[in-house]
Amino acid sequence: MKFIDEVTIEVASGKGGPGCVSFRREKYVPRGGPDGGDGGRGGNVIFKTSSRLHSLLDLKIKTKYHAENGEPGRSQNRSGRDGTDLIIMVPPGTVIKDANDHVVRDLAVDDEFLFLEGGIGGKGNTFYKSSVNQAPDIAQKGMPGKSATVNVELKLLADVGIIGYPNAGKSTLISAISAARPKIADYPFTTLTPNLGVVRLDEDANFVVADMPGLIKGAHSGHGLGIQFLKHIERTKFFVHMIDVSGVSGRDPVQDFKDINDELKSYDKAMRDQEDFAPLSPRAQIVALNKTDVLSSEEIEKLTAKFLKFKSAGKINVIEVVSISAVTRKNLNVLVKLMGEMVFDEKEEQKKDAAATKTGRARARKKA
Ligand SMILES: Nc1nc2c(ncn2[C@@H]2O[C@H](COP(=O)(O)OP(=O)(O)OP(=O)(O)O)[C@@H](O)[C@H]2O)c(=O)[nH]1
Ligand SMILES: [Mg+2]
Repeated sequence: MKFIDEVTIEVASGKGGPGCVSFRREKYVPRGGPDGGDGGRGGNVIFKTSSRLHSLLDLKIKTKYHAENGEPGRSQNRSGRDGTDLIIMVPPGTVIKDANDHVVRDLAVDDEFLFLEGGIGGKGNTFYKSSVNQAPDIAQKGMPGKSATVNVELKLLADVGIIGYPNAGKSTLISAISAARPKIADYPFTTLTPNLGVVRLDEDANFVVADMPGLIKGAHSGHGLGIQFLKHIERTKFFVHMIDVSGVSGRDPVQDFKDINDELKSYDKAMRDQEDFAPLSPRAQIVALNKTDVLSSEEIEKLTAKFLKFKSAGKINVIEVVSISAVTRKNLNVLVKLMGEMVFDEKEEQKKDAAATKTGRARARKKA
């Protein structure tokens, strides 16, 4: 299935239906008064999230979307029917931007957003009846709807991003720790779009990981698949940085690690003027030294020591270094446990922060 994460569409809310001019015409009711009903309201344009969607593919099918117009009012004081709302379903994490790319609403936070209201219906002539004008023959037109061009952008919602060079074993890892089954192959750039997987810790605790397409040196200037997909890890709490330490790649694992971190920095630079941008390079990383099934324990120890130096140097936010094998599952339990702790620690922190702001607000209110 194709993965689409940016679309531009035109949307319009419905026009209000016109009010009706009508007079009662019934047997035995001479000179029946006005009985023209009001027009119906035009349909709204609403964005709504569905966790069953993971791409904006559905919005690629057409570019113009229109909510229904309100129906005209009718005689016997009957109101016209309201136009049906246009409900545009998008995946959670979708950002609605205007034509100038300003964020209008982030649907990572809300799950429904009334974007454009439909025009209100016109009043029928009954509305204009007064002591001085018993037989008004005027009615209101309905109000026009609104239209807009919107840039719809998806930024996936995941707790953890798995990053690293192509072939490092990122997809192998996600398929070993979650039910996701992305393509795995012995050549670079097997993964072309991000894959999400849910890691279950126990009955009621789970978190979402995103397996990313591989990055290479120079990605920020368009090498490989570029850095376009990095927006999908902007919302993650931390990264698992996968390093192929088997030696098969012919590259130096430490250099690989530095290269990818440089790419994160370049991405941050390129994005720094974007609204609500949270930089990637300072984010916490668990370094996962992968493919250690082909190494001796001495070699593993040496490599681990090398990478632990990054942790003590503090320039890159390395939280821990774990040597694993995604294929033989060596130490995957250790890695998953650490990931779980970091996800849920972070969630606790967020809760505390939210509670603190709430009590802060309550205090401020009391004072006022
Ligand atoms: N020996 C060994 N091979 C592994 C291990 N993990 C992954 N591989 C192999 O490495 C190759 C690449 O694995 P993938 O999971 O596709 O790598 P990736 O990082 O997702 O690669 P891209 O999608 O291209 O970025 C495959 O042939 C895997 O079988 C491991 O722990 N040990
Ligand atoms: Mg892959």
